[in-house]
Amino acid sequence: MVTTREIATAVVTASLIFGAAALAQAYDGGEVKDGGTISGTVKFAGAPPARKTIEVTKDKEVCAKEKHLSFDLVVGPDKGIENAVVRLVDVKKGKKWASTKAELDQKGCVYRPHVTVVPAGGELNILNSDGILHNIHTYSKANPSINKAQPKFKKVLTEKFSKPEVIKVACDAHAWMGGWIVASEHPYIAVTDAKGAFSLKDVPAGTYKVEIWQETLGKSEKTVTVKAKEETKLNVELAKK
Ligand SMILES: [Cu+2]
Repeated sequence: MVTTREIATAVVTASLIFGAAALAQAYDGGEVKDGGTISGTVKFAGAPPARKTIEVTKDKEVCAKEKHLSFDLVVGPDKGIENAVVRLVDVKKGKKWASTKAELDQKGCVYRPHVTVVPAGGELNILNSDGILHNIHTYSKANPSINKAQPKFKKVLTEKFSKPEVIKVACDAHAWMGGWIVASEHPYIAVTDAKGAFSLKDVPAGTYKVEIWQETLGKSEKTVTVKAKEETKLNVELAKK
């Protein structure tokens, strides 16, 4: 027979173990003095494919004002890849988030930006600038999936993603709409610009694993050593697998 006392001991032991695990995982954000910078570019190796033209089949008066091109792989003139995510892996201590809020707009029936970074547990304000019905549908595992209509009168939907995760977002009303929400526990994460450039600032001196991810090219990992007040260059090439 299991006594009440044994159950109580088991509960206390379990909570100590899980409590310790939770503490070990939590990111400690504060002030960073004498941090360094990791900056560089993510480029496409080889002949970049042309973006496909997307046919707008619905709500053309709003959605077809601009020509739609595919966003799954956007390569600039100098082979810079736009919308790749560069982030530190396993960083436990560093700077605070500049803001606990992020914004994602649905404009011209396109997600802007295509890849939205949000602090894990922070607020994501999802705007509907189009004044037509959109539907926010997220495909996630660590966080609960969202499947909510956003009618034209609903200008803002506010959502939270408590667990770090890369989440696909789509609209069931407009099949071509697709984007990504990246919930991160720490602020050492950047989305590359139209030239494929990125910068991670105020990184405490040390050696880090850096993960580079692009939705069609997958993940790759590099090791970078950051020195106080210095800039470390990281130039990455990604190729089709
Ligand atoms: Cu839509």
